[in-house]
Amino acid sequence: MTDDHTTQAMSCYGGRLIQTPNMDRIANEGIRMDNCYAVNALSGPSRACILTGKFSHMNGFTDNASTFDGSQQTFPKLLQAAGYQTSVIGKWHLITEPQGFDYWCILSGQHEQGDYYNPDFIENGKHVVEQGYVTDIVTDKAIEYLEHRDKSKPFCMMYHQKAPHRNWMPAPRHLGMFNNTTFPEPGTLFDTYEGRGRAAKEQDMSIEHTLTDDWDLKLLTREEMLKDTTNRLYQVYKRMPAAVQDKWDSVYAQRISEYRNGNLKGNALISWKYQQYMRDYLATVVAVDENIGRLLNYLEKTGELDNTIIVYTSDQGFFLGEHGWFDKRFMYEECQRMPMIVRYPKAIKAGSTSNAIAMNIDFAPTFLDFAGVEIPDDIQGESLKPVLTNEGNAPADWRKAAYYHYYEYPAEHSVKRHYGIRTTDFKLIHFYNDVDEWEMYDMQNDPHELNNLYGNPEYTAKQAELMLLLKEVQEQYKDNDPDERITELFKGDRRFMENR
Ligand SMILES: [Ca+2]
Repeated sequence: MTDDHTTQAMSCYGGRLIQTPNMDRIANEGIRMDNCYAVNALSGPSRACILTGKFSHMNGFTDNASTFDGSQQTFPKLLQAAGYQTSVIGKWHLITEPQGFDYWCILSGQHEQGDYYNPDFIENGKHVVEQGYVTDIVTDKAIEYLEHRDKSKPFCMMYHQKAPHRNWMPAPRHLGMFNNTTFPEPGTLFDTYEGRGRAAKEQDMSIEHTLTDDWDLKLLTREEMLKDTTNRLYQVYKRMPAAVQDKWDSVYAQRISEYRNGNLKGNALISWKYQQYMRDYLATVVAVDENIGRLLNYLEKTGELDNTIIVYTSDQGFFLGEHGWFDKRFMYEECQRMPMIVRYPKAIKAGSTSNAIAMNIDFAPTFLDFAGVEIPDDIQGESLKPVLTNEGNAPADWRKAAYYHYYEYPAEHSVKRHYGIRTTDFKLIHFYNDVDEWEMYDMQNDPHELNNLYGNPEYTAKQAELMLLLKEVQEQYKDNDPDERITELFKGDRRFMENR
């Protein structure tokens, strides 16, 4: 799993931005799920949903100011009890110590975001600092653990990269690799949010206004950083070895000079910022893909490749300039959709794809099902095994909608609280708390979600059908009184909370 890697940046999902050959290998030799959705598109909450197989309102981790109740049931605990060797390596992000793992080594620092260069880890409770680039180190640790594990037992490893999370710092070998590349712009880069409500208009996650010159765009020279060493960019820059700093300086000098001499304004400035954002974000994805290749090669060399169920996903999707945005949180397609590709040639036909509606709460029961472990009744997700092993075809009585509920507001990025459903053809969203606004989209004819059909007389019957389905789904998943669920977890003003 990665953090904030979206399907638009995967060539196996048809993304036009970069090639991801090792991810594509998993998809081509396995199955690609095209309608897999986060139920709360934010790092910590999504991770808690994956571990427990339950929605945020049931597992208690509703927003990133939550702490995970590690005493609750999780799939690694259930696998461990069934004789699996369990481990988690890399990004954890749930604040409390991991439970249910024979080995854990998680990133610490920056509120568990971890650092791209010379990162700090907590390894089975002990603080360690490693030299190098985080994506490579997490893979080194994964391979080393696999090498020394008890080979008489089956294993479950959660291999969790930090990349491509903000602030998108590439590996030393990839610095500047896209300096002369111009990436295609999304058609909605200059979206004006016409016909949509206040949530889209009042967010604070735009490339134009929210991307910072220093932390995000890296428009500071070494000399400028040294003048104010409290600068946030300097805190991560200073972790690099001198030779890497030198390379960094020469690579970003071109950008800084373009910015200062370019006299860019309006849409030209948005376009320019978008290019810099893509250059950094995508370079961090290149290192992820290379390291997935290393891990696949290791499994192949040791004869375990075809004997291992390999799942690649990210905790949610991400906006790569669509609607003029970066970040996630919204129940709009680019970030609600998660990558999910699975390779297991013993049961999954190579080259399968599926449009069955899947959610991240399905991961836990799916893993338990494949492992032959009984799925507890209180898990809210469904095993995807019948879909994965039947060339992507869902059983006749498969669910009709993915449910979504986002809570973190007021908070950084100012995305209003909302919930809704996503069917194969439509999406219905209710924004609440300081607004009461509905949006409805025809996903087949309006895949970029620009034409809000809520209240449109031509869609009265469809709207009524979706409203009823939403109510049924909320009852099924026990999300009672969703508009009022402002619990003690939501005390205080979080607008100034760290980006976590
Ligand atoms: Ca994330």
